[in-house]
Amino acid sequence: MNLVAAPARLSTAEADFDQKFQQRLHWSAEQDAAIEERVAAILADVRARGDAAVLEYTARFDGVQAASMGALQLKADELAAAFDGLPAEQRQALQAAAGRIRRFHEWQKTQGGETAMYRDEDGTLLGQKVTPLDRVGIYVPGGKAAYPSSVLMNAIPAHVAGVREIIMVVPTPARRDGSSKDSKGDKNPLVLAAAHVAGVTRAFTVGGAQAVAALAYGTAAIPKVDKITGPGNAYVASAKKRVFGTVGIDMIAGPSEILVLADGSTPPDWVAMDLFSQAEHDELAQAILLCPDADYIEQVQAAMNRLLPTLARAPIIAASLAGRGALIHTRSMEEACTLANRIAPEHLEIASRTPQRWEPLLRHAGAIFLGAYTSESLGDYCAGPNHVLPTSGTARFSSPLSVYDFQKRSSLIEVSEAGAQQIGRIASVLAHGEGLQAHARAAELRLKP
Ligand code: HSO
Ligand code: ZN
Repeated sequence: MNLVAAPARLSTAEADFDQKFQQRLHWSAEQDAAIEERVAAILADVRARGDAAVLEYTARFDGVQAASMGALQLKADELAAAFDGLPAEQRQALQAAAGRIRRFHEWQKTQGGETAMYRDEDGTLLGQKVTPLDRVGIYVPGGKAAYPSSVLMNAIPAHVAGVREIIMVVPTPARRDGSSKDSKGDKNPLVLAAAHVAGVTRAFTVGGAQAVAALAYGTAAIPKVDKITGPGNAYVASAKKRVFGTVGIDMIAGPSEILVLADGSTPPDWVAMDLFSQAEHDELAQAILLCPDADYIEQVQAAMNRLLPTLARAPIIAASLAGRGALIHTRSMEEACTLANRIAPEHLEIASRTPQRWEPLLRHAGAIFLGAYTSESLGDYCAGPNHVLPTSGTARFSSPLSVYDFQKRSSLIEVSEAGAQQIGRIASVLAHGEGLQAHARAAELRLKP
């Protein structure tokens, strides 16, 4: 593998820019028919046989042999013990991050997340009542993307929304050399500690499509939930899509993306590292710089060349940049904003001395980071807003994970006697128009002669 930072170098002034740009942008979640088929079979099996099927798949896929589901359950005190066992520095960082994330989501709840109503001129009361979901399931990947920060980002908004039971599932594969003697497999203590800090009620060390099935349908040991959130591999994504309708799901996330809009005022090293920070997630992650200053683009490229070899995940970063990265020279900041809207990135940094000037021009992005000090990476961990964001252009029509995802609304209607006269006449006319006589009569019976 050639470890160089080689993003595509494009300019909007080139005649074939649009074509090259589209090629770079293109990403689609491949629908693998073989995976779809296997997942459908696992779902049906867990639905039919419950825990016995979950135990069998856990043995087959994770190499963890457990006699009963009890052996795969982590109770609240075990999560607390994982937290207590961490070094003080990690305990403090987890708590500080959780505190900031909690505060943001508590504020968010006050912004349209509470029951509200009004009375119209006739004294009729109209409104919406907000209720938290009773029980949610949070899927936490166990493989290369086991992020304690994602446990915080999924569980805290659920907790703040008022969800009573938060069930976490996390695969904990046995070590290949058999050195893990624990029947629960190889656990990530930071993930369990994050679950404790975030208010997870209980956890099961199961994963894959079988865990999604157990949460969606319920088994003797794993209670059926109302909604499943959290990232996962292709099997988990396929399972979530299939159980949607039986339960709610959050979204199907694609690879991470960062777009930096730069006016040349931020130190090039900072911008280079911010681009790397998302590229290091995945070979398929996307990092793009848009800038009207050609000299500055060269400085960022030079910073990338110098900094890349200093990073442990350089091979992943190099692959991501070579495959999907781009440094794009634009005619102006305005044109850069227009392009950013076409991309609708997950993360959008405005590396500018005057970010407020550009922010109003930006319409489609999962999260917008303003000014030189706002590294996207701070948003990933602890700024406060959620890091579960729409990817692959879906920011055109969807939003970050939020307290609203863990609530639902019921309409409230209390018609007054005077209101029944006014509304009843309208309803009666429309009901007759639809040929629904009982509807019309129900309204008419309440009319005063
Ligand atoms: N940037 C990721 C979240 C994350 N980063 C977790 C670090 N840890 C979401 O796109
Ligand atoms: Zn990240």
